[in-house]
Amino acid sequence: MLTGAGMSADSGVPTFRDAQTGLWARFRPEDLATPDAFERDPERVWAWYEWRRELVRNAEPHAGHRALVELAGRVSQFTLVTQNVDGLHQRAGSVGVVEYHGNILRDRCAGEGICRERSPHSTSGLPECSACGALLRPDVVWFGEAIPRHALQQADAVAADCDCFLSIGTAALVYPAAGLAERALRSGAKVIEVNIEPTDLSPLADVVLTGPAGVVLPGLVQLLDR
Ligand code: BJW
Repeated sequence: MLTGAGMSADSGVPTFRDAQTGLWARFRPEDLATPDAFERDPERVWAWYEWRRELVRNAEPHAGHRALVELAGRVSQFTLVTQNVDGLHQRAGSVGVVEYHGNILRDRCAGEGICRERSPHSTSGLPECSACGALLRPDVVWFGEAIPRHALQQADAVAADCDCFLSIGTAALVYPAAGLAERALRSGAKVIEVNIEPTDLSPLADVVLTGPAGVVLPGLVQLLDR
């Protein structure tokens, strides 16, 4: 299963590409979500991420997140791969979540590439690494950056080996994540899409459930009781 920003929309976390409300309607990704942007203007990038961290900290998981916890308990093997960086699945009780694009609430040293504590003695006014003094950055995957290796491998393996692949609340435009459903289809899995709108994946999916994740997913789990 793969979730995207639409999964968190019902918790009040903005998506990226929705025309009116998406983050990319108001901000340019190349100014905020690339390694070059961080090198050019770390203050600006950090200000944006601190704002989004606050949104995420104030958000709560919804009935759709809880339905996926329930679903995991009903099937023999279940792997939740998420593109979301907000940790809402884990807060709802999902375990073994594969964080494909990282986690916005963690800091990573921009020099060493590993998660580190903040130094209490910052000279730049920005978060600095307690070990080496380099700038810290959010532990997320920006455009042009590689997916963390363990997440890439685990997600590829489950997509190639699953019977049923759910694609929930993602525009299915950003690769390599968008390739996971294609991988599952090539392996003969059934693909179910949950979204409020059609995507490029919709014509290929076996079942398309149209509606908000917070409504459709609890309904899907209820069907298992019949
Ligand atoms: C609802 C709903 C509700 C609303 N209920 N549904 C192949 C082809 C073309 C390009 C590329 C390619 N391979 C790589 C690329 C380049 C690039 C890419 O894909 N670009 C495309 C945009 C064209 N990919 C990369 O750069 C990736 N890296 C890479 O490939 O590295 C190669 C490499 C290898 C080795 C060494 C070095 C490099 C990295 C991509 C990183 C993406 N990062 C972001 C930001 C994360 C950090 C942060 O949060 O700040 O990840 S961008 C953003 O998009 C975020 C998301 O996870 C990601 C996906 O978005 P998502 O989840 O689909 O959200 P939306 O908003 O697009 O869609 C929401 C959907 O929900 C919509 O469909 C709505 O209808 C729906 N919805 N409400 C259900 N209530």
